[in-house]
Amino acid sequence: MSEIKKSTRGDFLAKLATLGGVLGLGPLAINRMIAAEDATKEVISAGEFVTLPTMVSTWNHGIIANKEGFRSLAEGGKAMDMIEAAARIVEADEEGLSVGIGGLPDRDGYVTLDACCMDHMGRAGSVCFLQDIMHPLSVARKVMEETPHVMLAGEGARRFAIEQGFETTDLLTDKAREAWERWKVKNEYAPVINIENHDTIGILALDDAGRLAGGCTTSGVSFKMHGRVGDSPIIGAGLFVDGNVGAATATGLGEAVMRTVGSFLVVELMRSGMHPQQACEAAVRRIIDSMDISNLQVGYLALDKSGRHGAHAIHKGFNYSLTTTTAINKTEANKTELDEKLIDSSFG
Ligand code: SD4
Repeated sequence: MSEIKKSTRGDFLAKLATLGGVLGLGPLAINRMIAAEDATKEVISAGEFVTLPTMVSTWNHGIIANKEGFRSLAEGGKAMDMIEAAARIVEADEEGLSVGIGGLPDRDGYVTLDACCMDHMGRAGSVCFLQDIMHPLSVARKVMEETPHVMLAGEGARRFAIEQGFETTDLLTDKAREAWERWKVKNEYAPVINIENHDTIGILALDDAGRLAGGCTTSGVSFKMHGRVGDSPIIGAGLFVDGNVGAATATGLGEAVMRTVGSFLVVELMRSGMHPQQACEAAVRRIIDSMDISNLQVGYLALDKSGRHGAHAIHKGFNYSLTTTTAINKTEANKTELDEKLIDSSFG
């Protein structure tokens, strides 16, 4: 992982000009590098190390998601484009049982999706209880960009998606249907939430101009009651972004996250000066102190505006994917060299 160290703006610009010449970069590429320096100068003047750009995403599928995010960045995308690109590859993966197509259905056999997104300006969009549309996060982005609202639900969200040109798709795959059939026999139609039956993707991105964005997309807790909505589409619960502070997202049992407004809490703790790691630990502690956690898992993931990140979960087993590169690599004629890691969060 490369870092930009404290330096004067003059030194930095001189280095960029020289490097740009060596690499044969055009003025656009050099401007983007300057924009990155501009975006980080507050941090740089505070004497901290910064790394740009950075993506963190929940679980193993975060690695492939982040790669797509960086592909979008290399094509000129901004933080929100990175988020959407990252979400779409996971939503389209039929093998995944917790996001988009292939997601496990509710107890009546319906796949119902929740998603939201938020950018560094505090703009937000969300859809919940959405059926038949493979890319709920893209619909949430449309809600954010094309409507005066933040959240659309159910049939209204579906109708809006179709009006926006999204295709309808049967989201219940054979694999998911078979899992549901097996579940019905064993569980007698009684929804149970435990620490295993969820794997949402929450994605946080810091782009090469220091913009933060976040997204969260899921089919929710498997075999839930029909109509149940979790934390993932709720701004402040499953996701929160403050462009001047940082961003946080949650995975796990949505009911516990909603009851403690978890992602908002993590961001507020970062605002008060906590490192993202400390903030995630404190938000997990809030859950542990307020309810019985023996059968529930929640993990928080956070990224602050200077690229520092952290994660924490109630129980063992939560991991996240971290992908970074440097502004300089990014502008090198799109030959992005990614530094990818899968990190096991520590546990309480
Ligand atoms: C929910 N929080 O619907 C989601 C599920 C989840 O990892 O995060 N899974 O409650």
